[in-house]
Amino acid sequence: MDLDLVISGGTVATASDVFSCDIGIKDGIIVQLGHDLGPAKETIDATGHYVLPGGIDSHVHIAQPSGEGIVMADGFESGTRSALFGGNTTILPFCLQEKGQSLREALTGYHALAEGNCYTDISFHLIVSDPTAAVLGQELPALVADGYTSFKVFMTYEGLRLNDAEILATMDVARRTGALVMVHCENEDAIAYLIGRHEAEGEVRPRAHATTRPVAAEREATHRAMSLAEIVDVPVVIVHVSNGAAIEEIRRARARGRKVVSETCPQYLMLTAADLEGMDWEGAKFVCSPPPRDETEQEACWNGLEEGTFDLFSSDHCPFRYDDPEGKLNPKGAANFRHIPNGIPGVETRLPILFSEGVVKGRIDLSRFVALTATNQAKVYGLYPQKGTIAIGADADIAIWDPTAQRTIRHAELHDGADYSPYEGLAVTGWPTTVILGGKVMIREGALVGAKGDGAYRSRGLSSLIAARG
Ligand code: DUC
Ligand code: ZN
Ligand code: ZN
Repeated sequence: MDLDLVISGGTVATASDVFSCDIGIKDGIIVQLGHDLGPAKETIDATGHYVLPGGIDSHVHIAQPSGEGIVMADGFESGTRSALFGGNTTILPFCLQEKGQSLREALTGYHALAEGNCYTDISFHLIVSDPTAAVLGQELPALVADGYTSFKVFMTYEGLRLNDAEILATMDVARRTGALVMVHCENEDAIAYLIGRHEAEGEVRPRAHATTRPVAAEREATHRAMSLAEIVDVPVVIVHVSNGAAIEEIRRARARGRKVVSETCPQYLMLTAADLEGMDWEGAKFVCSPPPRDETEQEACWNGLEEGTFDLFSSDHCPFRYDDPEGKLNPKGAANFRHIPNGIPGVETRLPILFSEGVVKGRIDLSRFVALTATNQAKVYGLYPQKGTIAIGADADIAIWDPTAQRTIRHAELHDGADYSPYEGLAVTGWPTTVILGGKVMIREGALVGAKGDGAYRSRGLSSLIAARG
């Protein structure tokens, strides 16, 4: 049997091991691990490089309706292209149910936008904003059976937030179906109160985004989300955790025996609330929720990555252009922070930032990097063992990294549809140079050789990380 592709001479890393090994690929699948493989139609020499599972980014927003007159900067073509250049082979965007809309209808729209346009594989989480009896009783269970095995609920944003009773009812569907509920934890009433107070004092600059969404609002909601999950007796994912107090709540819940998956993101390691104070409204570039905090909270998030509290490191890529009337500087957003669209780009820089700041600087080892960015992502969201690791029988989704590459992050060299990067000017060591999706070389030595449409929608099973915990 001739192999289609052999990757030779590299250092392979999985979530548990780092070893020297060649990889043989046939029909898109890893079929051999060893030495002196072949013959093969093509051999890629990976000497001096790391050979890692393609990144899986389970927290990405693409083409999501974001309010009147506001347009997200990425569709599926630019969003997945950017993800690919950042070493990812699968991303999980959200499908937002708008009020009054059925989830099926929402999904039909997202699939139509994605079909034939993706450079990576994709799969969808559902955002439940209108948990009617029909949605809870019929739609959601049928969708879980069809492979949409995770949904997100919001505790904040008027029009999107669910009250506690609605969250309990949604969690109950998860308990019955085995699906996973992800929760955005911020106390909406507290935030609304603080926004009112800031406006009354005439404080409407971007910096107010941080002071109206304090740590206590996130900590309280994190505790409440896990308590609601405890009442229903269901696992829960706490997404985009930004601070030490919320981390402490997660540790306490786990000590009580609760099954909690937790995620943090690059913005909580690299940005602070001071970034929101930029001149001429530039702080709008850093408006995301929860907001960036301070150095102490950054350190707490690093600690959570190092000692194992965090299972997932995701981008929360939620891109809006800055200098654009449909983006951050929309007419209302340019006058008042509360109208600045919430979210920042980062799908392409997630892996290089964690590699450089985490692995190169000795905070986490290479296997922990792989676990946080690929293996756990696949396990939590029902893609494992087909994705997220390098093993016989797994999809040949592989990123070959030059661990010594020196780059300075410049938006001009990135591939998303935004017009800035929050990490502009950050010097990093290490970058993925060749990216392979299902055995097909998509990026070769930094150059795009794959085509849009090479990525496909992937239906998912239930979470194996949760199942493994009993
Ligand atoms: N929550 C997200 O997960 N992403 C962007 C904005 C938000 O509130
Ligand atoms: Zn969120
Ligand atoms: Zn998000």
